[in-house]
This record gives sequence, C-alpha cells and structure tokens, in this order.
Amino acid sequence: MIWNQSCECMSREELRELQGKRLREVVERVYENTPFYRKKMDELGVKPEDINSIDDIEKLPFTTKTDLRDNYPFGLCNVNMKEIVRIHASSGTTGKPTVVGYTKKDLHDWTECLSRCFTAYGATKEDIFQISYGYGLFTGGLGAHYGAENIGASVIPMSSGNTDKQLLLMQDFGTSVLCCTPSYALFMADKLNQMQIDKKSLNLKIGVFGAEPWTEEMRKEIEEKLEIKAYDIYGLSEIAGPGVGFECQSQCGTHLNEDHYYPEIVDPATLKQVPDGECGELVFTHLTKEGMPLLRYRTKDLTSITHEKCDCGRTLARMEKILGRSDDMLIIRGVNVFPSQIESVILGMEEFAPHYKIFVDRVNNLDQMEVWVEVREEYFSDELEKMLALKKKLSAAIHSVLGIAVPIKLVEPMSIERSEGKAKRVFDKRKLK
Ligand code: DLL
Repeated sequence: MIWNQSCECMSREELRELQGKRLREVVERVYENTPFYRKKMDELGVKPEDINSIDDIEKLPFTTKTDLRDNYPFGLCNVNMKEIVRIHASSGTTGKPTVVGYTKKDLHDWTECLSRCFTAYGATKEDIFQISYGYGLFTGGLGAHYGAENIGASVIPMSSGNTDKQLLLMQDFGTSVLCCTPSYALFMADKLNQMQIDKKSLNLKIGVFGAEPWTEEMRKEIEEKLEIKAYDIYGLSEIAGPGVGFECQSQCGTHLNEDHYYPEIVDPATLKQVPDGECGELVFTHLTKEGMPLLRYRTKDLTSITHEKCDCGRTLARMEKILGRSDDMLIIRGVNVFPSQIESVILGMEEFAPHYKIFVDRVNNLDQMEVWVEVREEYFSDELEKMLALKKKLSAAIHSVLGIAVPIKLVEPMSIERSEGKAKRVFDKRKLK
C-alpha cells in the first residue's frame, strides 16, 4: 500500500525537477533570513542565483552538529519565533542539546512522511498502535503519534518504560503495531516469555523499529520471538525525527522521503559525493522545512544509496541499513571496528542472546577491547570446559571478521541490563582520559 502515490512513485526526472525547484527556494530563504548561512555562502562565493538544479547542491556549504551547538538554541531558525509551534531537542553525549523548531507546515510535512512509513508497513486505520518510543523532547514518541493518528489508526501513547504495563495494555487493548527501539522490543519479548504469555493471545503484527542501529540478525531474532514482521524506520531530530526513511514490504533497503529531505552520500574525508552503492556519510538538505532548514547536514551515519526503482513501485531512493556512525567506529590498534560487525557475529550463533557490551580502554598506550556476551539459558553451564569451548568458538568467529583477537567474557543469562530506549553497548574509557 502506498500513502501518497504521486510523491512516492513520481518519475526520477520529475522528482529531480521538483528537488531543484525546492532547493532554490530554500537557499533563497536561508540566505535572506539566517545570517549563519549568508556568511557561509558568502565565504564560498555562492549566491542563491547560482542554484539552478539539484546538481548545484555541491556548491553549497555543509552543516555540522557543532554548528547547531554554536548557534544554540535558536540561531539557525529561519522564521520569527512566533511561527514556531513545536520544539524538540536531542541530548548529545556532551554539552548542550541540539534544538530543532517546527512551524505548523513542518509538523504537517513530518506527519505526512510518517503516514507514508506506516502505510508502507501495511498498517491501516484498522490498526491499534502502541507508541513505546519516549514522548517528550525526543522526537520518537510524538512523531510516530501524529503519523499514526493521521492514517486513522487508534493510538496508545504509552511512551517508553513501565514494561509490565506495556504488556498488560498490549494484551488487553489488542495492540497490532508496536513502535519502539529494537532493543526495547527484545526486552519486551523476553518479558513476555518470562511471564509465559502466549504470543498467539496477542494481536501483534507489525513492529516499527529504529532510533538505533540494528542488524539483520537482530531483525530475525525479534521477528521470531514476537511472531511479527519487523520494519526499519530511520530518522534524526535535526532533520525531522522518525520518518526520514522507511522500509517497504519488499524490505530491500530503507526508502528516503527525498522530496522533503534530499540525501547525498559523501566521502567523510574529501566531502565529495560518492557513486550509488558506495558506502559513505549520509548528508541531508531540507527542501521544504520552514522552521530551521539545514543545508547539507552531516549526519555521521554511514551507509550507501541506490536510486533504482524498487519492486514496490516507489521511485524514492533507498539506503542500506545504517552500518554505524562514524563517531561510533572504534579504532582498535589501527583496525576499524563497528559494533554492528560484532553484533552480527554474536547473533549469528544460536548459543548467544542478543545482549552484549563492548568495553574499550587504553592500557600502557595499547588499545584493549573486551566483549561481554550473554549466553542463552539452554547453553549456559557450570561446566568450565563447556564454557571455555563456547568462548573459543566465539573468539574465532570474531577474529575472522575483525582480523584482531578480542578477549571475550561470557556472562549469565539475563545479567546484562535491558534498555527501554536507545541501548548503550559501547563503553569507551579512552574518551574519558
Ligand atoms: O532517533 C529519531 C527516531 C526516533 C528515529 C524513532 C527512528 C525512530 P535522534 O535521537 O536525533 O533521533 O538520533 C538520530 O539515531 O543519526 C542514527 O545514528 C540513529 N538512528 C535513527 N534511526 C536509525 C535506524 C531519532 N533505523 C540518530 N537505524 C541517527 C540505525 C538509526 N540508526
């Protein structure tokens, strides 16, 4: 099912035309009203008149999270504050949050994008949505809420946490669509098992999971445990929130709502665009945003894009699942390691639960990494030999993927704390020193 056939399936030529026109309009607006962009464009010697097609985007300056922080809170606003009707913020690991402001039209466009997502997953007004993303400054809860209401579904505004109540309402209200982080979905699935609740007694069909990277192995695990179809939803607060991208039923990539948010993939070192299929940093330009439009915002998310038409009929570009963030990439003794690579190995082995932690430190000037992994109940044993053999097997698998030896610690079932929002799995003490 397609929510907005004319936008989601328009020909590539038409789409590029529309993108070019919208780019010119947004550049005119930011040049006029946002001193930050006027200055940056003047420095590069670019004027709005230089933007005549979407290809001219390469002439424009990039924007980074630091730029948002330096202009905290409303320095990048393009409209008078009285036009701003909603403010969200994302808490970074350090310092002040990144703030975003939305006008009425921005909220309307964002809701439209979410309606496209939910419809692509197969949800309709017959569905009952349980929104278990956090409500508040985080965009997950309210973003998904309005999108689900817009397609006419019934919405349970649960927010995250209070898992017992989540499961009670899930059973009593007949939740059919669950929206939360993939790690929280796993937590709920484990809790259902502990409480011996039969999945057949639930009405769950669709999972809408995002806000953190998750692997195909993780998808399989959740789908089996909850007996649902699990779909990816991608987004970031600086651009809108959830709904920047979504999977369709073909599940061969995450479609990007590129009539609103124009995507580019650039080489993070040279900042030059890379061809389709090549991995790089995802960059977005707002084409329609009024409140706080950003030019070429560097997400730090690493992925690749294809512009080929999808089997579902949509022409919107598709990206691969996010490999990780460039700032999540660990460099261990010179070797690049993404937590998602470790997750794939762990989840590819039936002996381990999808719960792990990665500890990194520097001892005597040498990087050290240790991975703690939870063993599944049925494989956990008091016999030292069995556990040693298991450890060796995992060590060898990780070594073959990463090319470096990584010490492993096997831990008891249910001993790693569960997450209700974005899971924190990497603890890099080197950054604290
Ligand atoms: O996480 C918005 C969101 C809410 C997306 C609910 C999906 C569902 P931020 O807190 O600003 O916004 O974090 C954005 O989270 O740059 C990615 O690194 C990561 N991320 C979001 N969705 C995905 C996903 C929300 N589907 C940052 N896969 C982004 C991988 C994701 N990473």
